[in-house]
Amino acid sequence: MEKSSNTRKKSSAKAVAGAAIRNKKAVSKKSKPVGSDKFGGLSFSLLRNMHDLMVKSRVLEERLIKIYKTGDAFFWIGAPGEEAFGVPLGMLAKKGQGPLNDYLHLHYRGTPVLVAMGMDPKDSIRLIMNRKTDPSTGGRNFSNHYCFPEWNVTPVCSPIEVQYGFAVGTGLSQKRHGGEGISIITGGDAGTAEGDFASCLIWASRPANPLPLLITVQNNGWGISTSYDGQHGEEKISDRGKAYGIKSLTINGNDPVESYVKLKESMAYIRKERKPVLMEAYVSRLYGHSSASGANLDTKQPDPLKDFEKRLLKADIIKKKDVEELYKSEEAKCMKIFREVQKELPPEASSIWDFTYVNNENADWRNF
Ligand SMILES: Cc1ncc(C[n+]2csc(CCOP(=O)(O)OP(=O)(O)O)c2C)c(N)n1
Ligand SMILES: [Mg+2]
Repeated sequence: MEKSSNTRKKSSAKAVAGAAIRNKKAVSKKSKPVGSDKFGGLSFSLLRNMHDLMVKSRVLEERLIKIYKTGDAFFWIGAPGEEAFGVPLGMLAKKGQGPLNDYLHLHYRGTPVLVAMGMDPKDSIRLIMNRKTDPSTGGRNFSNHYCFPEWNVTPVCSPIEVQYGFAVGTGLSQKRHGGEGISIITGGDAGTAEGDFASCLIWASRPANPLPLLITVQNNGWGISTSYDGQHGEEKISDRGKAYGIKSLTINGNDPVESYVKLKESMAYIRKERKPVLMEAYVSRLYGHSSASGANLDTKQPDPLKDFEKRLLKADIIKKKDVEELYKSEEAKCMKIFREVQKELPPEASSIWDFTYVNNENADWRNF
């Protein structure tokens, strides 16, 4: 039954507070330096690069939202608030095709990962605007449903959590093949209620054949409008990995330094040991779930980009003037791309059956 708006308001306030507390807990735990200094021993050029990529991802996502709001796209869903986790993940992924490289089974908040891997923002804008030039889906799917076979980025699926099952397949092939390639999965907290998540933990951890999987959960405290607090008996999602003997941890995914350090450690372990890691990362959901919930900025959530920026400015690692220039030039770049993509065409109706097969043949039933 529908909740009254009053009850919903109360429970959403509670969930926001819950997410803030979870973030605070993680922050207070991590406020002890992770490495040799307060930036985890990371070099200044790496920190600047990480900030640069986070800005690129944020500006692109905010452009996607504007494209939706001006009526130039039907739907928006994406990743503002997840840059501090997604960018380090994309930077550390072994990019390429085939089992010696990493497979990425992303969900619909993958823009920061792909920006860090070098995605052209034009490809993201073509996707949300359903242009036939969109390399991911030929203009047939919506925002953030990426697919880049040349980088082992498998198609993002709208049904939540199925990617945890797909990853078992690529993980098995990588285990059999040998080498250091791993399979990386991203997904949301609410989705872990699906059986696919449990199946993934089981397949990943069988003592007879453990799999090289980096199983991540971006915990933003919400599944659309259902708050985390009412749905999880376990204290932390990562606790569930322990029952399977999987190396498991929870991190503050709003801190790019902590994300980078912990991801690097975990990925090195998986590459070498050929065993899984379950990593839960607390993240923000800065513009709500999607355009279906309005896509307006939620100022109550911590903003990982602004917080990181403040730290870098204070430490004199970046300069205010350069930061302002960076935002300006990225915004101009995305606007120019939008204007160009506006002139491109949607897919033709006749291409609807492309890449759909029955018995290895094109599935257009009219030709049978
Ligand atoms: C199998 C399935 N059930 C329901 C939905 C509808 N749905 C889309 S997103 C979503 C919430 C997912 O929440 P979470 O996994 O926490 O990810 P978040 O959106 O918060 O990042 C739901 C229920 C769906 N897409 N697929
Ligand atoms: Mg969620």
